[in-house]
Amino acid sequence: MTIIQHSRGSTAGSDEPQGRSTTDARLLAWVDQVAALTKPESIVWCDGSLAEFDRITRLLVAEGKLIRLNPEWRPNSFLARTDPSDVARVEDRTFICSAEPDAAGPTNNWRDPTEMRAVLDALLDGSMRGRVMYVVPFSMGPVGGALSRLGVQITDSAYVVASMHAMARTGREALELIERGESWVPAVHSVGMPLIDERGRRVDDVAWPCNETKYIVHFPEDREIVSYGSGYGGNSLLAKKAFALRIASVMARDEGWLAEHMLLVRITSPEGQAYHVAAAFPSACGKTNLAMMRPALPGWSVETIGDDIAWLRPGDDGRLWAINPENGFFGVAPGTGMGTNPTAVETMWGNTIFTNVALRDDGDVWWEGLTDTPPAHLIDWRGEDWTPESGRVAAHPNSRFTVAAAQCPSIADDWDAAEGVPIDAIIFGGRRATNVPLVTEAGSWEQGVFMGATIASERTAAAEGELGELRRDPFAMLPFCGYNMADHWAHWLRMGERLGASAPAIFRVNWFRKGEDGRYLWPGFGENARVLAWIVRRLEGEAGAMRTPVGLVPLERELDIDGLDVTEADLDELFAVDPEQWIAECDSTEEYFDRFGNRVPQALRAELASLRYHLTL
Ligand code: OXD
Ligand code: MN
Repeated sequence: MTIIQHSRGSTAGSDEPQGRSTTDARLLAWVDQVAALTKPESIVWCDGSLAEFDRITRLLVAEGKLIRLNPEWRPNSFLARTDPSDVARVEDRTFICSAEPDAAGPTNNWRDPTEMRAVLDALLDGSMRGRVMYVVPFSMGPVGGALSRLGVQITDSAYVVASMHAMARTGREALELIERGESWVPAVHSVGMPLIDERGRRVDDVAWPCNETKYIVHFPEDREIVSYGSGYGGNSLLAKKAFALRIASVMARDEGWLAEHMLLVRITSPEGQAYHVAAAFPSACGKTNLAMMRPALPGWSVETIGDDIAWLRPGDDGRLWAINPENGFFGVAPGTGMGTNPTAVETMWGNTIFTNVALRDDGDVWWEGLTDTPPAHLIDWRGEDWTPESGRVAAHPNSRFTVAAAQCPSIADDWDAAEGVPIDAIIFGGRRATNVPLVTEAGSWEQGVFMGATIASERTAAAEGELGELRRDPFAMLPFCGYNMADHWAHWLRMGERLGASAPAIFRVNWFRKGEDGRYLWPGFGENARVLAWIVRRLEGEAGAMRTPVGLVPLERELDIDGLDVTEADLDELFAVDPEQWIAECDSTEEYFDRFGNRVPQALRAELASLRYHLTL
């Protein structure tokens, strides 16, 4: 029989300091219950200290699960290579187990919670045999902040513990709040590869333990998360998508706030006026690039507050305030280079965990897009020799860097202010080769919610599926909304009523429109500042706009294109609204809305009808 002991130390290894478990009876009972089911060899309570990070990473290096990069180039940094089958979020294995299927809605995979618990209990039974079970208390948002929330993740992956050091505020301070009686979200994670088999024999570990069977499960009513079978970030760092979006979106609906898949930035005009913008883009649409943008327009600056998730809540002044609940970035590496996102490159100078990028002969890392010319030889993400002639990518398209936000050169000084920042504008974006203009302003909150509800994007590597296929991704929340998406739209409409005249303005952008010849019409990256500048000037009442059926677009010459190599013809194409194509788009939106039946708010049906009407005028 396995003997479970609450280690008095705070991490694995024999040289650990004397630590403690917890005085909180509910937490202790839950940890004991999970341990009784999963049967780990020992339990370790994580304290979030640098010493703990050091011990964990040394252990992972010793076990061959992390490669320490050459400290001369990349101090205190590591490379992990996943199993080739465990490289992305698994949306078809992600479940929302609300009591009623309608509460999850047609865009989520629903399972009966009781049946799902039975399935998970069977899988978790003995799943941590021979492994260390780590208990990681964490806070999303600054510890103790009014908008912050607590959680505890149990995991049998030391890689997850090390990554959580960057991604969330882990350890003692969060635990102390739990011990003072604050509520918290329990999250259980197991890679599903015990080190002792059914006959009690020890089996060898592998560099990336995982299981072919995967379940990423959310119990929204109980505010609980269970993840089995995958070690990959989106599936295993449960504080992020699982908690801060899927479970938090349900909390937010019930408590009158918003948990959104949005970056947060502060834009400062040449006159020194600061504005805060929250922007939702589907996965891998250049969100990190926008969050860390270096404006090409002189005099303008962009500071980073968050790159992926925002929690927004009406403040005492009636405005919408937002925090970035995360502590770090889990960014896509390929395509991140000195030309495209120098700030991100500088952020990962050290203290970074890379996953599935390529290893250089000098012990540093490389990925497609980091430099124009690839090194002559690399070890690719699968651990195989690679040369530019190999005919395959060196880094996995969804390879990642995990690094603390505080390391980002463009991070705002007050990025982690407990009260957050007041939001002036909300932007919805997608990757659309056709139809959607470079920038459109919503004429009303309802039209803005309609824009959010109708975001669509070409498929990317962050989730499985056919690349290039158009997928609807309302509010960029398709894989992240813990409840019925149509109810999410209704929640946004209610929020607009509550905010009234203090509501932020809403805009839609599309950096990815292509000409008939297949060429991108807009240069993107730092030049997107020109669009942000127009948005700011609109907020200030300084820029003109022209009504089109799909929203307000810049009046001719109001978008600053000075010095930009974009022809008049390209500009016309960037803003073209072709009624015929838009009517086809309306038909497809109607079909999409119909999937949600009568849960679609009347105001959105009215927006669709009004769009059709204006297209036929
Ligand atoms: C992410 C995603 O990893 O959205 O941020 O997929
Ligand atoms: Mn994301």
